[in-house]
Amino acid sequence: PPVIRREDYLPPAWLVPEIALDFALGIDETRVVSKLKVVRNPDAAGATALRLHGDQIAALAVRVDGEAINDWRLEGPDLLVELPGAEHLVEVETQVNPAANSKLMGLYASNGMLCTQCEAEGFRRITFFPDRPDVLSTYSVRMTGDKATFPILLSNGNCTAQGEDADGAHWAEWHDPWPKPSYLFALVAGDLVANHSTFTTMSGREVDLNIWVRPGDEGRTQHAMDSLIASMKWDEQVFGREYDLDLFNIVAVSDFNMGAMENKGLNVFNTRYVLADPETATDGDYDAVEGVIGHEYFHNWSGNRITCRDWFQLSLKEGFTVLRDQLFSADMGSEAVKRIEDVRILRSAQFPEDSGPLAHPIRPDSYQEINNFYTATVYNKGAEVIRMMRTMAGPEWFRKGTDLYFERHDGEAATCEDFIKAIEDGAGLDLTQFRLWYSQAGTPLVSASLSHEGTTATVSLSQTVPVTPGQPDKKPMPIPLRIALFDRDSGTHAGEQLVVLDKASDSFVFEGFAKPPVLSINRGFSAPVSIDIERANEDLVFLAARDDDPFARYEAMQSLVVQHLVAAVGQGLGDAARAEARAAIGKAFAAILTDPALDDLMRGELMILPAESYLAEQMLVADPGAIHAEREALKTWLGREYADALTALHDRAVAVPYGRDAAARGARKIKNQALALIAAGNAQEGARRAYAQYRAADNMTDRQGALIVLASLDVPEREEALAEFHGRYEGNALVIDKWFSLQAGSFHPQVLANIRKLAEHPDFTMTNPNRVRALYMGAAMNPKAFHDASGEGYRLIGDLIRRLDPINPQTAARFVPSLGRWRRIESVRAAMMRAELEKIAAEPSLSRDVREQVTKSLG
Ligand code: LEU
Repeated sequence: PPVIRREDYLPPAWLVPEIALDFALGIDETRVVSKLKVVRNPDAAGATALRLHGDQIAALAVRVDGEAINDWRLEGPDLLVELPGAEHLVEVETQVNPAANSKLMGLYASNGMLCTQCEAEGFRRITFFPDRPDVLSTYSVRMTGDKATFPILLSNGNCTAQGEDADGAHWAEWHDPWPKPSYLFALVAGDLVANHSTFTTMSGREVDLNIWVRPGDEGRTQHAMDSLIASMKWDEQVFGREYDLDLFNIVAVSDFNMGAMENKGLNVFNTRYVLADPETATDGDYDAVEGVIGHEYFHNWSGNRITCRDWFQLSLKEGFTVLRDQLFSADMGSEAVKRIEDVRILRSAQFPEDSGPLAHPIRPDSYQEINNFYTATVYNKGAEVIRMMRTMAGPEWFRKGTDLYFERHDGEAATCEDFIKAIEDGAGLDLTQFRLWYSQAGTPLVSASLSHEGTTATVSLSQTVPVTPGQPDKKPMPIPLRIALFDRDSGTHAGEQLVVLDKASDSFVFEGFAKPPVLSINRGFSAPVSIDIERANEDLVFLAARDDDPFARYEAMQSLVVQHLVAAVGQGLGDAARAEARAAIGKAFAAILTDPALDDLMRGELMILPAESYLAEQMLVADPGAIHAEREALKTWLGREYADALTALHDRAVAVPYGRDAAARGARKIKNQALALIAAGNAQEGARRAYAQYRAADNMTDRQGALIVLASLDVPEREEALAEFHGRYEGNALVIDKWFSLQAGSFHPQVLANIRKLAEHPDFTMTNPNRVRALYMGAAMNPKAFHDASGEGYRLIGDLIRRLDPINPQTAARFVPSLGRWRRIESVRAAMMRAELEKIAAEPSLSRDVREQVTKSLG
């Protein structure tokens, strides 16, 4: 497949200021007539032909200025028309089969409704069009369909007319006044009901808000509506951004490749980020709904009003919008906990990407299939990079930068460079060297050490940016690190400092320390780097108990555990060394369990042990079996050693009634954390408590938390609870997803056999991405199942990729990176992982999506 390169960008030869689309809707046959007003682009040189992209569609008719023409030609999937003048009306007729569209890109059917997904290149699966984000058009849409099948007809912008035809059909016309690229087009037709509300913007515009769902689901939409209203208010207050249409629609669909999509005025969501009530959604699900509703809403400015010039600029809208949704969620809940969760996601999803065969900068230089670049790097590291600018400028100056960005580029298809320049000019920063964060891949490693002499403490820092595919030589980047030096006796520090390490190595001097202080570094995770620092357990226990930066406190606890487990896995520990490390971990852990100054949400956060994937990242070559065994052994030890404190904590939490407030949510969090450790220490007591918690549960957080614990135990209560859960929620797709996912993710001795069985379950289907992810992402992310010494876990995922690719390549490709980690895994497993990749590569016809990922993973 051809490689698309950023440096090859050329402006479009033709612009399309206006498009009118006419849809004759049907589940297995939809006719589309598209009328484009095209004008020659004065900024483009050369090429005269009009290139209209297509993908698996056929042109039934082409007309230019009202006349049918036959001299158009196909170049691959694209349609080319030679046009003599400077301005023409081009009409193309196509026909598509939404029911057969299992890729879920373009126009597709889901549960009897029709909907679209166009980002990144789905519009070309509906009609021929210059399907690139720098072609902006105003859209007029007309659709006609059977009224009984499609009572609700929606598109972008405002509904301008509607009516009924004689034959049971009805029609609607929609107009979106804001020029937009084709990836923001959307159409929905189906039997839907709305939760309706209104919002008055800061300038007094009244906006109608609708959240459209299938009849029966409307009782689970209030949290989404509250989140939408909160997002609209927050974007006005924090970024000065006001909504710009009279209507804002959200539609929930159950078949969706991603989380949600920011189509102008008509967001389309995966049901899992809309529907929530206490009976069916966990606290985590509530947070995810709030975060994704915010994310898509914030795109209205960072994405829609200012879009991307080309797909290499994806982080321009996604990185910035992730930062915006993170700041929003922090303001809505606990800033400390939100920051820790975001770092955990970055470390578990992005760090492995950055150190593997698919590593790419947040602004990639090339791609074969753009769908493969909707990654944790572009999204989450992208957000971290912009967060660093905010940290260096301070929030007020950063706001001046974003104001300037919105003012300068409103209505444009912009670049990352435009954004950087606006922040530079508006916030008063020099980002010359900082631009390297956009072009260099790889997680920088900062080595830090502290020395002390007289009353002077010196922090010495050096950085290396690792080699990544295609980037053998790296330059030092500016790394902003928030630092504090604690006085050992008083337990306080004299104030935090921001140091920027912008050379290969540098040192920073601090005065006034009679004794060597304790170094707290990268507070708040001010830079997305790994810190290599040798610290005595005693210092880590000190910071875990009293660092006033919540992230740094969490980090100290994590480091204690990481240091121990890495040593235990690597060199094998003697009894004395093991006892000493455990004593230190236990001391910090006990303090966390009982510290009255901690709120329970934070306490629950501090109780979470580092993930096996993160532990594996700390080693050049990892033995997943040994990591699993050592981590489980530590859990067992903690569960036994602190059995009394953990059961007391569990009892206290069980007594707190359900509520959505922070205290009640915190209680549920520590309840499930404590339960898991109790079960690790004593399976019988764990099973007894989990079963009781399951039976008594009046909300999904408690019920799922208990079931997760039971699912890993080989006890009779397990089967009973799993069957009860399935019976109770039969027909509720999102909850049945949980049932699949928690079994696939369990540490049950028979987990792989269970997964094979679940794949045969009547509720399992390969055509629904949520269900596929529930079972198989559950398996791929489960170190016990995936890395089973037999290689059975690798075969499971390899088989899945080969079977799913012809159905839904985009979703299939998402499973390749787990196998692609083989170079960092011990040799016996690595050979089996590689063999699976080779089997996939040998398939005669593979999608571009899977082909690119597999080739790069083998290369
Ligand atoms: N732009 C979407 C988002 O908000 C992603 C798209 C591919 C569905 O992340």
